[in-house]
Amino acid sequence: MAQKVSQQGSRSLKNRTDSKSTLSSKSNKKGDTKSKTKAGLVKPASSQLRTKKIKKINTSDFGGLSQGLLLIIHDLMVKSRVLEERVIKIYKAGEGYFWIGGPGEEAFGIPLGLLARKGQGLANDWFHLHYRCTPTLIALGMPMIDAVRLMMNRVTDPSTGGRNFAGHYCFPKWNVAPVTSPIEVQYPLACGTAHAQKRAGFNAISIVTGGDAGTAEGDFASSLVWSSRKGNELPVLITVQNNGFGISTPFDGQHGETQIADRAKAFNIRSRVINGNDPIESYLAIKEEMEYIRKTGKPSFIEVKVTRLYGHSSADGANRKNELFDSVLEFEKKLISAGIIKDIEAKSIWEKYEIEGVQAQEKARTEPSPTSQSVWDHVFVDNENADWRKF
Ligand SMILES: Cc1ncc(C[n+]2csc(CCOP(=O)(O)OP(=O)(O)O)c2C)c(N)n1
Repeated sequence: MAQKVSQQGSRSLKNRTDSKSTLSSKSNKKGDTKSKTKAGLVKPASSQLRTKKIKKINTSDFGGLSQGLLLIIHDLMVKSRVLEERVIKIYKAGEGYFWIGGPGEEAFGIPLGLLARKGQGLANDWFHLHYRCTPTLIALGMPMIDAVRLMMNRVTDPSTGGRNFAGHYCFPKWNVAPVTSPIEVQYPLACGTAHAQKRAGFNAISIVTGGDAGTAEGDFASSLVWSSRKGNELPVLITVQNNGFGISTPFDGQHGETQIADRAKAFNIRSRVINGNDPIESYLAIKEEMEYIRKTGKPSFIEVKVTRLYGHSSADGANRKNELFDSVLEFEKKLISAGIIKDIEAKSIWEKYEIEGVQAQEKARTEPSPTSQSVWDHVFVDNENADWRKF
């Protein structure tokens, strides 16, 4: 069994090695100046070792973000990618039934999770996410094994008790509403929690994510209406991750509007388009829009250009598209060239998470699947448990 897992465990490191040949000679610069930069955010234990030996850089090249923060973002992007590649391997090894997820969306999802006000209740931000949100959950602090348990349908999966697809998270302790398989229903739901947050008066916001094709659904249009009524505007950050496809249907030919963000303008919603493959641009834009929403109580819209690096889902093979831009590897190259991280240090981060992913898979294998007796748990009609056998 252990041998089977280690054979599967080489892909993310291989991708990284393949891209290494394109690194510039600057990559070998020594980063030997001590730095005590603090990001003011919770540091993953893994990043502490690396922040000791970082070189002084011109932070304006990195949007003014501190070196400590850049290293945290890189660490979490790698963690999320290794995890996604682990769950794809689990699917391909026949240990899971269906994969869908967010490799290619790390440069947006990680900053989103880092910038939100995390916690339970109306004083904190609410998340209404879609099935490509693993990076955001990783940034919030989800352990890798909880994504693996969901993928392997284990009863220990904290999101669904092993009853839903990969990527369909639910974490009440962080106001993460259940991810739904029907696309787009999360958009009007976000207006609901934003309405409650506005009444409670803590300047908390509701955040919603979804895909470009889903914007054809009426639920998307409803969220533009409900969030922007004059005098009743809602504190909601509406985002659309535009990867250019809805399963196999290309964006071109399906949209009369030039940018999806233009639709928000018709409702007087402040809106912008960003490059979601750049974690610095994403971080700065999300920060600015969150500050605007907290200050004004009004909605803001971000269309985020991202990459669908492994296709739509296991339904179309879940194979890596090597011709596409890889935000994790490109960001890593940039940090190495600037001397913020050494190549060997970056490699050890990939290895550390590879080991964590393999161990998570081995542990989840020992855990039980849900039983038929529990199928009606947490299923309700009106306020009653929906087990028809008890009526
Ligand atoms: C209401 C509804 N209609 C259709 C589907 C089938 N479906 C699942 S994913 C998907 C494509 C969504 O594309 P997009 O919104 O661009 O998001 P992406 O998957 O590309 O991130 C469709 C049509 C669904 N899940 N729910």
